[in-house]
Amino acid sequence: MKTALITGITGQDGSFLAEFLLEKGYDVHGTIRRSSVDYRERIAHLEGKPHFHLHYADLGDSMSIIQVIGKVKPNEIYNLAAQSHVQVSFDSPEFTADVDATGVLRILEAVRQCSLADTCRIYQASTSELYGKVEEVPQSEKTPFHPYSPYAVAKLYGFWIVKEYREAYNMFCCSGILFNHESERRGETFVTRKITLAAARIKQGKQDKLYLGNLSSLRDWGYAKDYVECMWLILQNKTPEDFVIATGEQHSVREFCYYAFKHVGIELEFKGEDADEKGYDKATGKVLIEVSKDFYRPTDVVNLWGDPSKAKKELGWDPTKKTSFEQLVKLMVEADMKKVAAESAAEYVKTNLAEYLEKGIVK
Ligand code: NAP
Ligand code: F7E
Repeated sequence: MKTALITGITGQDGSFLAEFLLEKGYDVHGTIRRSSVDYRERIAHLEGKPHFHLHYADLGDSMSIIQVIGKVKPNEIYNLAAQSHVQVSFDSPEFTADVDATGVLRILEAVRQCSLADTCRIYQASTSELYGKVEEVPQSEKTPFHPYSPYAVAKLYGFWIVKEYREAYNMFCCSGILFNHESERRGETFVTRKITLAAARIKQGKQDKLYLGNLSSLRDWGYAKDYVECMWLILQNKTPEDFVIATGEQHSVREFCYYAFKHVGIELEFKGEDADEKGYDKATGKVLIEVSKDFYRPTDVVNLWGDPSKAKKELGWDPTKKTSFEQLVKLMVEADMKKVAAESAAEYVKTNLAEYLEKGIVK
C-alpha cells in the first residue's frame, strides 16, 4: 500500500485528491490547521475511514512539517497548501510569500532531512498565474513567465525551487502548472462560485444584485475533479517533469455569468462598457449584475488560455473527454440551487421554531 501526504487537504483540490487516492488504495494523510471554527466541511465525509488520517501542520512552521513528514514517511507528497486567493495576496503579500514560496522550500528540505529524498515523490501545485501578463497565447510549458501579483511571484519561487531540488539533488519533484479549475466545492469568493451562488440566490429571491470586477477577464476553466487525476499521473510518470494542465478553451467572466444565469432560467443581456457595464434580465429589464471597482486588482491577469498538448501526449490525459465548460457551469449551479434551497428551509424552520415548539410540531 502506498502512502500519500496531502498538504491543504481541507481545500477544494485536497478534498477531491483525497477521495481519488483512497479509491486507488492509498493510505492517505493530510495536514490541517487549528481554527476556532469548523472548516472541515469538504472532508467531513472521509473522517473515520481506516486509511484516512489527519495531522496538524502549517507551511509557515518548519518543525511541524519535519515532524509530520518524518512520522508518515510518505511515498508521495502533494503540496497543495497555499494562500490561494490572488486578490488577497495584494493585502497579505508577506504571508503569501511565506506560505506559497518559502513553504515549498520547507517541504523539500524536510524530505531531505528525513532521508526520504530518494524514495519520496513530490507534486507542487503550481499555477497558470505564472504567465500573468502573458507573453503568448495560448500558454504552454515553453511560454516565458511574467508573474503579475504577489501570489504569482511567490508561486514562481515555488516553481524554481522545485526545479532546483530536482537538478541539485536528483529528487523526483515536479510542478503541475494548472489553469483555473472550479467545482461545487470552490471557495465562495472566487469568481465562478461567486457567480453560481448569486445566480441561485437571485433566482430564489435571496439576493437582488451581483457586484463583480473585470467582466472581460478571460480564463481557461476546467473541473477540479478532472484535474486531481493529473496530479497523480504527473507523479506516476517515468521521469520528473512539469506539465501544463488546462482544457484548451477560453471564456470570459461575462460568458460565465451568461451560462450560469441561463441554467436558472434567466437570460442576461449586457449593456455599457467597463465600469458602467451592467447585466440585465432580458425578460424584466431589471439590473442583476453591476461592476464594482472594489473587485478590480492593482494588476490583473486577463488572458489565460492553456495548451495541454504535452499532458495529452505524455500522460494520456485528454481534456476533450472530460467535463466541458457548459457541464461545469451546470453542475456548479445545480449544487448551489440545492444549497440555497436547503439554507432557506433551515432558515424557515429556525424562524418558526418557537411556534413549532408551541404547537408540538417540533419536539
Ligand atoms: P484552496 O481551496 O484555497 O485550499 C488551500 C488549502 O491550503 C486549504 O486546505 C488551506 O487550509 C491550506 N493552507 C493555507 N495556508 C496554509 C498554511 N499556512 N499551512 C498549511 N495549510 C495551509 O485552494 P485550491 O483551489 O484547492 O488549490 C490548491 C492548490 O493549487 C493551491 O496551492 C493553489 O494555489 C493551487 N492552484 C489552484 C488553482 C485553482 O484554480 N483552484 C489553479 C492553480 C493552482 P485551511 O482550510 O485551513 O485554510
Ligand atoms: O478570478 C476576475 C478577476 O479570483 C478570475 C486561484 O485558484 O486561479 C485562481 O485565481 C478572474 C480575475 O481566480 C471578480 O479579476 C471579476 O481576472 O476567480 P478568481 P484567479 O485570480 O484566476 C489561479 C490559476 C490560481 O492559481 C489561484 O490560486 O475574474 N473577477 N470579478 C473577479 N474575481 C473575483 N475573485 N471576484 C470578483 O468579483
